[in-house]
Amino acid sequence: MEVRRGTKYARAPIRRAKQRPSGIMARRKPDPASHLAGELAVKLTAFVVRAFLCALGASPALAQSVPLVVQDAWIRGAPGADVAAAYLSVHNVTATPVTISSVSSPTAAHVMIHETSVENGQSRMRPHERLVVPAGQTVKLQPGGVHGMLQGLKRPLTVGEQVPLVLVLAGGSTVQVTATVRPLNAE
Ligand SMILES: [Cu+2]
Repeated sequence: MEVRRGTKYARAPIRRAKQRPSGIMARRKPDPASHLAGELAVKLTAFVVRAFLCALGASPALAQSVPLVVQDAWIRGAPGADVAAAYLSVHNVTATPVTISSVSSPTAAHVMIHETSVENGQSRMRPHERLVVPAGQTVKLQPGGVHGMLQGLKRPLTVGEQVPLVLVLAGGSTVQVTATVRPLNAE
């Protein structure tokens, strides 16, 4: 379908007169018009494929294959700091445990999974290797407990903005999350 459209475009009379005077050599030269049309066809094809994939993404069949449902994702904005804690509630909708092996964000150099604990009256944070969400259960990352630690923020965060987070699952699949930045004193 696209190829035919491209051919029509290439046959535009003025272009053809300019680019193809006569003779075999002239014909062998790449015709800029048909090259453009070819590019257009490729772009159109890519667009159609993307539109098709989007339609698939909206279908319930594919939605079911996402094992985790994330809610209440937010980040505590700390003005002037290049780190920020991220909290969220993650529900495993499947019948098998799901492991979150790492977290990333385009807004931070890296994101660590941390756990806050109180030792001798002092609050400490330590790395928490991976996070297992048991089958059918909800795990909450919340202040005072497990959280995602954005480190090396690439720009200051403003209250109310949406920050993308990516949960990387054991096995390599990912879950996209959008976290809202809340003020320093949010709970
Ligand atoms: Cu932390």
